[in-house]
Amino acid sequence: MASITPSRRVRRTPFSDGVEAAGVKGYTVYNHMLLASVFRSAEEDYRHLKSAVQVWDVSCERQVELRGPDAGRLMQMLTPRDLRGMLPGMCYYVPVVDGTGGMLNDPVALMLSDDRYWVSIADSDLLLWIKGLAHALYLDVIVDEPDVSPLAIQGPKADELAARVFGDSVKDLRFFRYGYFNFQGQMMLVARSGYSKQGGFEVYVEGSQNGMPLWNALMEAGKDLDVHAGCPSAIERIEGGLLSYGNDMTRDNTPHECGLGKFCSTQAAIGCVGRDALLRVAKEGPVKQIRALSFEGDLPPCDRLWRIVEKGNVIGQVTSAAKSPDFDTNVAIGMVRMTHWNEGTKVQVDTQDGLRTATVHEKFWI
Ligand code: THG
Repeated sequence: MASITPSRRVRRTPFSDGVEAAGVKGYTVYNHMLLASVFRSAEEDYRHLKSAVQVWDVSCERQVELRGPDAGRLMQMLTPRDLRGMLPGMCYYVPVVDGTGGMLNDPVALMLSDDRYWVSIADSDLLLWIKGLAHALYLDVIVDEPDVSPLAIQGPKADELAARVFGDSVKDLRFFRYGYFNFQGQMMLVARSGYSKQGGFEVYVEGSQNGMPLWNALMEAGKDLDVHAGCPSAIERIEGGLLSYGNDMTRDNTPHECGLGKFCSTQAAIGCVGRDALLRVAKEGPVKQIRALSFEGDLPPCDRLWRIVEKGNVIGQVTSAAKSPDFDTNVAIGMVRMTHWNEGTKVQVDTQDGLRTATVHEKFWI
């Protein structure tokens, strides 16, 4: 592919200097911001992620801050997930839907205090939706994008590296919880989370000027752990069934179709946008759903939607695929109609290089 032309619209991050110094070889754009996609090679990056520790510039996971007396009300309006048990120190994976139950985003929400939340968004302009809702509902809340940039520490040696920089107590963090940890005299918000199944942390760096000092400290402290700059691995996230908004799901899908029904409360008490539409799909159940699929042989890049076809009918689609070294097959994510979604079903997939046979699975690999 051709290169990306730099401009102000394609935002740099507080860590871009470090990413470049580490020899980034490819970028994508996410929330109008640079996101590295390859450092050494897709396969080398993947093997290293699964055996060592990586530092990821995931600044593109932009924060939308809700602040004010109505912040809690607005947060619950945004998602069908029941937030009544949410407390400061917690992160929740929350589907966000429109009035018809169509997915608008699948962010991680952090409750900072009773009147302050961060919504750590996937790749859609959710700030505009949230601002519109707050305005239309006359809510007493400020909605904006703070100068906060997540830096992820991912891999089997992430605990060791994080402990060296933030102290041993960071190891006591539970999954999807956060705390504040000292770095060079400043308290930083560190959560046990991240877009891989290898485990690790995300540091929500406040203030762009604080980016490179943390990046450099992690690289220095992790030398003997073979730390390297990395980025979300398409191979690893497909093996783990981590969904990618805009790829595996769009506004055309309900959370239930995405396998996110478990994050939707059926309690009619939850007042949120899309509630009635979702209560209906929860009752009926989806007629198509996210599935893992495997392919033998060589595949072209999955840079477009591949239709799953049978006797001239479209019975699903494949939206992400990658060759998996560890599982010795091509791993993929798709949406498959009920008639074909059971384990072991063979389907025909229409790729740009012609028809390929795939097998449907009810579980992902990791
Ligand atoms: N971290 C943060 N912000 C993000 C992402 C992230 N914003 C964009 C994008 N990723 C949002 N999408 C996801 C998708 C999956 C998960 C998190 C964010 C995830 N899922 C776990 C799983 O499926 O195993 C657990 C979910 C749960 O059980 O609550 O972590 O990565 N800050």
